[in-house]
Parts: sequence; structure tokens; C-alpha cells
Amino acid sequence: MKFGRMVLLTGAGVSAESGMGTFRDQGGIWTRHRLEDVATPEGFARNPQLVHDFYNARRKALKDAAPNPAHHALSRLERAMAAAGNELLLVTQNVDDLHEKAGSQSLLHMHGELKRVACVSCGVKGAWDDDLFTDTECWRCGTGALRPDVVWFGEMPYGMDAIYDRIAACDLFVSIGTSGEVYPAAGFVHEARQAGAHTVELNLEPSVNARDFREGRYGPASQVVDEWVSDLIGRISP
Ligand code: BJW
Repeated sequence: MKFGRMVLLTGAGVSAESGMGTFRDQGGIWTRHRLEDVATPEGFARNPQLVHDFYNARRKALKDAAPNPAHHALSRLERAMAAAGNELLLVTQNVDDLHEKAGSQSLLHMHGELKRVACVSCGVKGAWDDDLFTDTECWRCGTGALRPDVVWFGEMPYGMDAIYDRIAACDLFVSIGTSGEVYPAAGFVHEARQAGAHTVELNLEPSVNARDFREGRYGPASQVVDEWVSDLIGRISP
């Protein structure tokens, strides 16, 4: 099979072995924090400092986090695809920076990034490495209205037009380390199937929509993704 246009979707499972924590697994982030409090615009309006504390801790954890073999394998795949004149888009739901640290460049953060902030008052956005507090002043308008530049429930994920365009034209769609619980990402496999693409799920265990994929490989991302990429690279042709 010839794969010239790929779209890869990653979720928290790809970063689990880098210590970033998943959301819905046993002991996951949503078992320790109420998502209504920390991942909705309403929660932020009710108690912004609680939300800042939640994201400050996760932003701090990024400093020592290193990409694992799954991140490196996806970066290797991007280089192999480019060398063969093919197209690859890596869409991540993750707000960490581990794909970048591994060298991925054709990357879209559909749920935003921990290391970016947005001003609720003037709309400016920018890179941010430090803790945020309710009185942290916006560098442009001076108000204390900065928020993490992440996508909460009820908000529109980033890059949707570009993502749907690339899925409509892809011949391979691969979903990696995501539970398939959160839309619109969970629906991408249907778009890919409509486009006639081959669909693959790589995950620790079958996700809730595993049956929607033509192929599945299961186990820790560091092994499964690395092996799958090695198999695929041998079959990439210009
Ligand atoms: C391993 C592993 C290892 C573990 N190796 N694997 C129907 C249709 C459309 C929308 C909706 C709908 N019903 C409801 C909605 C709205 C809502 C939604 O989906 N709700 C559901 C809960 C039902 N969606 C939204 O509100 C979204 N916006 C929206 O829909 O706008 C309107 C719109 C409509 C139509 C088109 C376009 C737009 C916004 C969703 C925002 C999600 N935000 C969060 C927080 C981001 C910031 C932060 O990080 O704090 O994003 S929630 C959280 O979930 C985070 C993640 O990106 C996201 C997905 O989680 P993920 O990555 O799948 O993690 P887990 O923990 O669920 O799964 C981990 C997987 O890894 C598991 O399968 C493990 O087995 C596996 N694993 N270790 C490999 N070592």
C-alpha cells in the first residue's frame, strides 16, 4: 500500500511514559480534579486561581519532561515522509511540548499549548514559561486577564479547517494514545474513512471506537509506535 498523505492524531497516551499523566485512566487527571472546575470557561470564571494552580503545576512539570521513543519515532517518520516528497500532518490533542522536543515540525496543537497564554481582555496571545496569577498583567493591555491558551470544553479547538482539509485528502489516518472520548477528535476516523483512507489505531488497549479502525496494534506507545513506524518507513515510496 502506498501512503503519500498521512494524518496522525495523538493523545495523552503518547506522553504517558514521559510522566505527563493521562486524563481518564485509573489515577488519571480527571480522577484528581473536577474537569468542570479546571477545564471549562465557567470554571475559570468561578475560580481563576484554582485553574491557574492546575496549569502552573503542569507547566512546571514540562521543564523536566523528555520525549519518549514514541515521540522520536513520529519525528523520524516525518523526516522519512518529507525525504520521499510525501505529506504528513501530526495533530496533537496534547498541550505538552514533547513532540517539538523530539523534532516534529509539521505539528498542530488542536487543544492549545501549556506554554502559551491568551489575554481574555485584548485577545493577544504569546509564549509563556512562568506561573500565572489572577493579577499577572497582560504585556499589551495591562489588565490581569491572562489565561492558559488551551481549549476547554465548550470551546472550538484550533485549526479545524486545516485538519478537516488534510483528513479529506489523506490516504492514511492513525490515532495514537487517545481514548476516543472527546469530540471533535474522536470523529476524525469517520472523516478519514469517508475519504477512503486506511485507518490505524495504536493504543495501550482498544479505545471506545476501536471497531471504527481497519487495523489496531496495542501496547505501550514507546514500543508499539516505534515498531509500527519502523515497519512503515520501509514501505514509504515517493
Ligand atoms: C496509552 C498509554 C501508553 C495510556 N501508551 N496508550 C459530540 C460531538 C461533538 C462535540 C461533543 C459531542 N458531545 C459533547 C461534545 C463536546 C465536548 C466533548 O467531546 N465532550 C465529551 C466528553 C463527550 N467537546 C468539546 O467541548 C470540544 N469542543 C467542541 O466540540 O467545539 C464544538 C465543535 C463542534 C464540531 C466541530 C468542531 C468543534 C473541546 C474539547 C476540549 C478538550 N480539552 C481537554 C483539556 C485541554 C487542556 C488540558 O490538557 O488541560 O483536552 S480535556 C482532555 O481530553 C484534553 C485531551 O486533549 C482530551 C482527550 O483526552 P485523551 O488524550 O484521549 O486522553 P485520555 O486520558 O482520555 O486517554 C488516554 C489514552 O491513552 C487511553 O486510551 C489509554 O488507554 C491510552 N494510554 N497509557 C499508549 N503508555
